[in-house]
Amino acid sequence: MRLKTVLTAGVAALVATSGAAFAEKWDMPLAYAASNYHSENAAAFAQCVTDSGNDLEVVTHPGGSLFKGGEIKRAVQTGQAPIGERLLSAHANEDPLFGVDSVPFVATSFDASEKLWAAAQDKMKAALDEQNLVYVYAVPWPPQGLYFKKPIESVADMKGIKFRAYNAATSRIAELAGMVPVQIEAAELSQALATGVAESFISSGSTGYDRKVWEHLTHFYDVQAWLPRNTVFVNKDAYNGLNEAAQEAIMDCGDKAAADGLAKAKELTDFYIKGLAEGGMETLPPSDGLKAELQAFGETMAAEWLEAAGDDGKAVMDAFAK
Ligand code: PCA
Repeated sequence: MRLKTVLTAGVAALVATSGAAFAEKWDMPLAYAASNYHSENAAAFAQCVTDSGNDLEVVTHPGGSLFKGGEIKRAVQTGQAPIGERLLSAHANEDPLFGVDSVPFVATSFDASEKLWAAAQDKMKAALDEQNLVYVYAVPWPPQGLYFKKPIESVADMKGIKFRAYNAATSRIAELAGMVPVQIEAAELSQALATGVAESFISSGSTGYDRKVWEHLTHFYDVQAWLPRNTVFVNKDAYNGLNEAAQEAIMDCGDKAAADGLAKAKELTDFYIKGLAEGGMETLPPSDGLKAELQAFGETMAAEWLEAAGDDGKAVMDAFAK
């Protein structure tokens, strides 16, 4: 063979082995920043499925670039996207069970949060199934703390503050505290703080760190109120359209992503809070008085959740308490 022919053949072989020729490509919308561990973990999950030899390529689209957080679940239900990741608790209005991870002070550590999720697992899968969704995996955020731009000693200091909420539970806290809730996706949080649309919020150190909120805020109270989750699900029709080996690859890669994501969340929790401090924020525990007031909100909200979630909710909480 002449040199040029050899080179051409080489390039052709390279193109063939590097693929591009997948029978199916799945776009996977994510709401959070590409650099966030949830998004990195989802990208690793996508690669795992892609590398499984099942002729299915999964490609993530972080930062709400394909669908914004609030649109992702519906997009997957209706098949506009075959797979996606969403903070399910933001859909507790559809089914209270979706908010099981956001009842204040029920599960406040990684271990408790895993136990609660395990207790809810079967009912969660069934609730998603009813909405044409197949559960794949979920990963917790670090414990939730309160962000403000002044010191807060008690709930009385919160009166009238504009509070960014990300689900019904966070809105309810604002309401109980006499604050003004405003629903905003994490992707728009920096902008909302910069323009004064919001001046406080509750979230993990992770989201405060990602959004560099020290540019606008001064105090982080490490309340450890709950650990909400991002959940990955697949459109049921898309899932049923795959052969068994591909379905298995999705579930196996999902199990791995659940374990890896949990490990990352644990590993990064302190790093994020240190990052807030390095950015110039005061990071501190809530005063005993504030803690007691927040606990009381938690009791109110736990009762409200049980009322809304009925027998299923009670069964989950009973299993969790065992
Ligand atoms: N970050 C997400 C949800 C919980 C969290 O820690 C957010 O603030 O949108």
